[in-house]
Amino acid sequence: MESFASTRLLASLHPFQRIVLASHVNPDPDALGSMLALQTLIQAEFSNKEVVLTYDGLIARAENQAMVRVLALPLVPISSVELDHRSALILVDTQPHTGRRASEAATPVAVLDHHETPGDLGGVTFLDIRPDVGATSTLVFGYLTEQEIPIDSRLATALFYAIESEVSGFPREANAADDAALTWLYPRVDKNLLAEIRSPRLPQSYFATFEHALSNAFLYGEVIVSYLGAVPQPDIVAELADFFIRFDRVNWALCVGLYETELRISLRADQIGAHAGEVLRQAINGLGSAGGHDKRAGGCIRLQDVRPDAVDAVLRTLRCRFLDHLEVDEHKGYRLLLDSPRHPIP
Ligand SMILES: [Mn+2]
Repeated sequence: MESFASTRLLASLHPFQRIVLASHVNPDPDALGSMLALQTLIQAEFSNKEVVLTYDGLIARAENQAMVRVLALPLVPISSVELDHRSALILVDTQPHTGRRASEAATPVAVLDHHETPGDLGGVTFLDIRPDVGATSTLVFGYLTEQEIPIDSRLATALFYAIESEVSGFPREANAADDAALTWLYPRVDKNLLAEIRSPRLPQSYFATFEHALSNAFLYGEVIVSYLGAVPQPDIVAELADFFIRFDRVNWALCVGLYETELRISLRADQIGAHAGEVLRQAINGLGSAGGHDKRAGGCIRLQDVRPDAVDAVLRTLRCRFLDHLEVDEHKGYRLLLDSPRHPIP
């Protein structure tokens, strides 16, 4: 029994009265599902401990908003939570000091993650970091199984959508544990709630951003790069990178959007072994922060000046470094869509 990761995690929480769960900025379904499952685990073991689920940044993507709404996830902004000596912070789906959180004031007691991007783990009591697993939610699902905690349909729906949305790209970044979790959870999922999360209604700005992204997409060899301009919400940058990587003539897609005073960057590769997280970290080095997985990466550059010339200069630097790294000639660029959308590219 003592060898279970979940048993060690629970033991590390013993001295604390209040457990605060936190993730990266703009939490995704994997972050949300992991937190709901951890709350269930902790409250099953310690009925007297308070468990607080927090969010940092925005929950912006329509699917993620639907997940919070239909599953009634009790989230509070991290900035409203005070971490005193009675409180333990648990970080899920990210690691400390990777530039993926607004504040790193407190050292977490526990860190559960599956990203390749290494964090500063000094002072952390409990660690479970498995880059070979497709989703952090799969790790926490394993804890519930180890401790024989019942999983109701709300939690099954959260975990299923969390894992499914995290491993859905091709080639898949998933292992046998992810598939075992999906298989076990599916019969227990509320299928109507799942459908509502998968297919939410979308605002007009969503379509306008796609239009802008398509008309600003440039091809450099087998690389597609699009500057989306000002975006209505930051998560759409990743969604467009997922959209462009499906183009049958590219193996890299880079999308950049301006959100408030930050450039938000998403990179996708179509092959295992691409180390997208490292590629983006090198391109952004010194300008901002980045990290991610083998095929998927995200980054952020805080701008001092958001006037068009200043933004252009940063974009140019980023594009040059990225294309240089891939040994692609940046002078050989074409618009994806020429005068006529059906015009064949050269
Ligand atoms: Mn994740």
